[in-house]
Amino acid sequence: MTTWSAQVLALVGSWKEDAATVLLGVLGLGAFAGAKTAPARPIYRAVQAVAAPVVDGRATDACWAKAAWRPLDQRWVGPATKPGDFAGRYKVVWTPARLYVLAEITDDKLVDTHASPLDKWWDDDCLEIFVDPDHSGGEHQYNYNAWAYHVALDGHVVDMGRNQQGRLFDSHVQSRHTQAGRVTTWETSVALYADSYDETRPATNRPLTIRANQPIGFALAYCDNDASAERENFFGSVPIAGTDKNRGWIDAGVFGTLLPVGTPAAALAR
Ligand SMILES: [Ca+2]
Ligand SMILES: [Ca+2]
Ligand SMILES: [Ca+2]
Ligand SMILES: [Ca+2]
Repeated sequence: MTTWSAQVLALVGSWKEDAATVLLGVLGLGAFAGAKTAPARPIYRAVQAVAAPVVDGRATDACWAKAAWRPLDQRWVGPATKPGDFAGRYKVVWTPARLYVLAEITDDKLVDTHASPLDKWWDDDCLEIFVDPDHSGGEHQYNYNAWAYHVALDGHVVDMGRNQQGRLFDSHVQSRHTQAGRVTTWETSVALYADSYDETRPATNRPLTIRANQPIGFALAYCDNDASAERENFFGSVPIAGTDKNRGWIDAGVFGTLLPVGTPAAALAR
């Protein structure tokens, strides 16, 4: 996203989200250019957490009560399903150090059949967190322009490395989940890393600082497998044009926009 479009987003901070999207579309700025054919990138206004949530799979932290639910209802892969097979919704809050993502997933059967975290990780049930820290959009399949963190039931985190092979990023995303009947509550903590990430020297990379009104490319998805060799469905948070909707792991331009906004209490503290 250009500086101009970030400023426009900040300026319309008190407006309705639809107005922000329309205004950016009219101006033809940044990732919103070319929006004639692609769906508008939905904007999620994430409130700042005064206190970071405890990542324990329980949504009892005060910050979650202030965050808005959004549906995880876009079918990217697989046939139509019934709500008992899959349903999902999510919330996001932030601190300068981290994004926190809460997902409430209804899934009739939790599956983790691949013992190795780097073996067909997308064919086990998993949460997939897409982030494009500088909201640039663009191709990110085998580079770090953006990230597609697959968060497994066993806590491992995988994205593609530059060698086109899966790579563990367990230090970037922490997760816990709790289960009550068919409903699994995932609570995750996500550090953001720049596109200059050096995979040959992981310890030298430092997470980015998250700031209010600096938009982040963001989408969430869930791979649902219940009884098949390959995943049965893939549900996402944003609409994707065309017949091939499995584009999130390749093209950051299909992500939505996460706009971190400050809280009055946080503003007073500054
Ligand atoms: Ca918690
Ligand atoms: Ca299912
Ligand atoms: Ca980027
Ligand atoms: Ca499942």
